Amino acid sequence: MASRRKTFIQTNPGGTSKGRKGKEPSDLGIANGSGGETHQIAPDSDCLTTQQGIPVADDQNSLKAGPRGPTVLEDFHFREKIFHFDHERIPERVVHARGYGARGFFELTESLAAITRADIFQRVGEKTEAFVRFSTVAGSKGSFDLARDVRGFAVKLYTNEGNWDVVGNNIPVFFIQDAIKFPDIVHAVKPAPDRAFPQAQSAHDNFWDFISLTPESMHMIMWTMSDRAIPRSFRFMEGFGVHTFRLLDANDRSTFVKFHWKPKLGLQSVMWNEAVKINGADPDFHRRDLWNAISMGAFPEWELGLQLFDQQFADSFEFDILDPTKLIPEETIPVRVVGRLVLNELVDNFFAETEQVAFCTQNVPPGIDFSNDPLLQGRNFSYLDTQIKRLGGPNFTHIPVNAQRCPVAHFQQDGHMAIQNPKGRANYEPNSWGSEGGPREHPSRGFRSHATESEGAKMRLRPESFSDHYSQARLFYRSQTPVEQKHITDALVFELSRCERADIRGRMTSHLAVIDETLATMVAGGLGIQVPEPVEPAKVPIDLPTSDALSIIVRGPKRFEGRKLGIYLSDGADPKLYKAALTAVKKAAAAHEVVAPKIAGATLSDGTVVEAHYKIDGGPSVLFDAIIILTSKESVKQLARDAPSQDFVRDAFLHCKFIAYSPEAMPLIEKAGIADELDEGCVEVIKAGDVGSFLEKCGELRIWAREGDVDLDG
Ligand code: HDE
Repeated sequence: MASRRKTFIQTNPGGTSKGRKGKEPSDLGIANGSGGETHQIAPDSDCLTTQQGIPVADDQNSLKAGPRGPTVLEDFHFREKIFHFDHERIPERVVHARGYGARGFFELTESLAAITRADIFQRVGEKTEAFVRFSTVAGSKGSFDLARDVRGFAVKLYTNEGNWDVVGNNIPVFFIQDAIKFPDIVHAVKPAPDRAFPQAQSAHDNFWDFISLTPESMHMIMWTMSDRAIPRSFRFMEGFGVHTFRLLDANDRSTFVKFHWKPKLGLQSVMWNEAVKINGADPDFHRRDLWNAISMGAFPEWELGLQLFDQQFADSFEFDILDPTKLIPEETIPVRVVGRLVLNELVDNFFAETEQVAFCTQNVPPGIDFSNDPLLQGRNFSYLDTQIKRLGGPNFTHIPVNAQRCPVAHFQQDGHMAIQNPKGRANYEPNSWGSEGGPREHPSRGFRSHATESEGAKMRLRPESFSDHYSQARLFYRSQTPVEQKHITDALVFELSRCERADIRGRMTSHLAVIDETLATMVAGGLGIQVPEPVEPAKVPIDLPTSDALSIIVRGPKRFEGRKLGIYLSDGADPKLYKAALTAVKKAAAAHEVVAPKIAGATLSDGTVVEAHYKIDGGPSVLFDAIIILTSKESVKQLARDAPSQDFVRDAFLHCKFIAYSPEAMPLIEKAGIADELDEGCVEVIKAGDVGSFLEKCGELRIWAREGDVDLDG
């Protein structure tokens, strides 16, 4: 788009910026300070200007007193340019600093009119504009994507009755029960204040010190040590609202609700060894994945699911529904799908949208309300406070990504960067200016809080109903397949082995002994210590029926859709097999990328030149979900001696991926050291049909049986 070269792309505050799909910048206006006329960016503005619109004649040299003299103060263009540059940064988010956003829409598929008066849930088929930002929690803005961490899953829905923000995570529970502990957990996981490392990691003393002194975090720890914390892509993650919220109907009758986002392409994670390598090969792996998927029209999609329940269920449930360290198993209350969220537009400008988007848990429209979850109550204070600091004042709702799409009418005014300004004389209420006196409150349409009863002495106390910290940790661990349980063990051993203090390792293991004896034994074995005495729990855990919904592998998608095949091509490769790979990828609604010894590509045996996406050194197999190696007798001689080529094959094997290869590739496979171990996931392809059936097999995603022959943790 030629217009993307232009310096200014200002969007209409309060309106939708259609960027990539819609309006050209020259169509877009911006309200001026007095809130009336619009100021257009000249359609023919190829001429560089200052911020004031003064055409610039020379942008290469500052104005000097003599050719070798000092720069003069008069050079307003130079001063403006440097001053603006000096002020380009705003504070990064104190948590969730690294993130990536996209636009899309929510579509209602089932009316909830009987349960809530929220406008967004009334009319089936109606679409509501959305903005979503995914993030990691611990790392700074420039950290890598594949940290072992919780992922933020924040959704802004621009409803007809105001913005609704579902500010969730990809894990349905949290580390702590009370917001007052949030600064502590965050300080503990972030780089230590004296040395300023480690970055984007929980594998260090401070984190495990805090965790091992905080039994309420045990359930969440099982999740963060599981593969949930190293997702393959944002597209293959679930999202959760975490807290219990309320839906209120027209008569203010309340139904409790927990929000879920279910990925259409199924859940998938990477292996830890893979994550470590991806961070080196492509620190932007997740954001690139989202960008590429949307660019190629493979729009990521999630279902919105609700767990709905009443007070009677809440009273009978084993755990307190206000406790954010607990989930309600899907087998107990099934998730009811009521809509879908589709991300179909890239942002025009990362800073304008992804960096400035301001989510607030308190943004809920009429018909949705809070519960007394003490974490949620604390969050409702925190987000607004954060936005004022980050975005510099009270008018951040004037920034297009944060602006409501429905009409707003109020008497709030002035402040830094006021853009949407009230007209007329009355800026207070009540007033007697009649119809010119501005908006009036509306008891029936307006937001009403649920009339929750509250009583008791004012006190600082954790309720007894929040005291079981181990039962659901055990539930999560025991609901995993053996492969997933091993990954949890490996992660704990890895993380605790990075702790310098033996007492922290021991203390943590004694919590594991309460969760599950086998887990504690395996972790202690991996650390080379005896299983310590279990800690004495505040409440003795109970055994709960396991839940398949908690396992990624049990609910694997069994299809390759949305995944990526890496095709390693070298000179002289068979064009039939290459074409068959492309056809199979298309049929599976998957993607592919070509890796070759040289970036200019490979010349197939029929003379066709196929350009490469990566030179082998920059395209390791960790970037792909499955690989195919198509080579020739001649070119394989070089590949077999090349370390990145050997790694390509060996890593794919060790990461349990499906591997296809033409017979000529055997010398490379031998040099990679896996020739004696080839299994049903390693497929020789001779004719086009072999490639098709290989890709069908890839739907299994991984050959887990391959893992774990050698295990130093036992
Ligand atoms: Fe947040 N959290 N949080 N959080 N959170 C922020 O707000 C906070 C919590 C979550 O993409 C901050 O704008 C407190 C749970 C997401 O922009 C801040 C507590 C969950 C994002 C803040 C929590 C979340 C944030 C930092 C404990 C999952 C990124 C920057 C009471 C349900 C949103 C900002 C985005 C961001 C406070 C706990 C999710 C400081 C005090 C639980 C996805 O306001």
